[in-house]
Amino acid sequence: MIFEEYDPLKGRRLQVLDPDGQADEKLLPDLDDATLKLIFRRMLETRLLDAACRTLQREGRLGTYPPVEGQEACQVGAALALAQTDWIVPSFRELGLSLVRGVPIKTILLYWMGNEEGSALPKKLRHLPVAIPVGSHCLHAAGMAMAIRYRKESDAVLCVFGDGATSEGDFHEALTFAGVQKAPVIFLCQNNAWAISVPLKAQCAAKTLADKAVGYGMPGIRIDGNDPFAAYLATKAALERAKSGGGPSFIEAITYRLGPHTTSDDPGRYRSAEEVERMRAFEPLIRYRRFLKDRKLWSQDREDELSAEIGTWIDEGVKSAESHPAPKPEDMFDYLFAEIPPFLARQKAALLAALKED
Ligand SMILES: Cc1ncc(C[n+]2csc(CCOP(=O)(O)OP(=O)(O)O)c2C)c(N)n1
Ligand SMILES: [Mg+2]
Repeated sequence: MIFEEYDPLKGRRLQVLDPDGQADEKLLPDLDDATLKLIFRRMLETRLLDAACRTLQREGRLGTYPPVEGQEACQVGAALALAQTDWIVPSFRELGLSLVRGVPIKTILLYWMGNEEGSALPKKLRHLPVAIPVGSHCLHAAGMAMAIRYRKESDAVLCVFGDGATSEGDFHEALTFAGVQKAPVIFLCQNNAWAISVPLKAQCAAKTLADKAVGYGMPGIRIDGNDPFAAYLATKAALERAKSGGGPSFIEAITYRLGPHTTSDDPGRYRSAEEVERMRAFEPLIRYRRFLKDRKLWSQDREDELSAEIGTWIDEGVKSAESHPAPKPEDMFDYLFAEIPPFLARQKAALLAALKED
């Protein structure tokens, strides 16, 4: 229903919560107060852990890290719409999604500390590890959803990626197969305006990214990606479609990356500080605080308490990740293939020999 009403070709965009925190009551999903507060908590956890990761990287305690500031709403909203048995296939900027699913903070930190164990997620979480090659995981998501359909199982797959991924061949192949096979998969594109230094207009001549859905035979929708309710509603609708045999859907969440692409990026070289300041007014926490405050579910004191609690959780997470045994150099050969191919076995042997000599 929502997908028809908000057909991108009609030029509409789904928004429930506007930047002033005013909700469209007709659209507002029926969520209890505990869930409304949980949305805030998860967004704040994401915001604070993200900031901590940036600091840790600066202190030399974490490797290159991709900040998520500004994109919390679509991740938290979409993840909360899923059942715990639905699969999550993320790219690399999905901290909010991972926290909602319950990926341990230690695992998240180990990954960005360069430890292979950060990719060993508890199987029951049904959350794939980080995928750095842009767009590549769209194929895994489509394949997993095809397998679900083939086995007549009832789960669905949420595949999350950025605007830049839509320029990759893998994206095209994944959506082609998913469409033809009616695979139960939701493609959630976080259009954050930039693919490192490349603006959207330099990589897409279509009016919108959601327009692309029609070519793959699936419905598309554009949503305000800084509105958790829009993400929740669109994901729920896509999920119902997927689970009732209707096939895949495409969601374009319009958001904005407030921070640098990664901690090794200098965004000042390709975008103005004015642009970032202008976009900051639309970020999700501001509007969500206003919304909760109007419902008497937020106060500065309560947020301070929550921030302190989250701070302790972060400190403990960092301590447990930093006290974990450091990775061995040869680990890099061990986890890519089930059985190590001969050329890598030779390289591993050479590395071990060189390490012995040192
Ligand atoms: C196949 C591939 N090409 C290039 C890169 C380098 N790279 C990393 S992120 C990125 C841009 C991704 O932009 P987008 O998909 O919009 O996601 P965002 O970073 O904005 O979240 C590029 C080009 C890569 N990781 N993989
Ligand atoms: Mg992007």
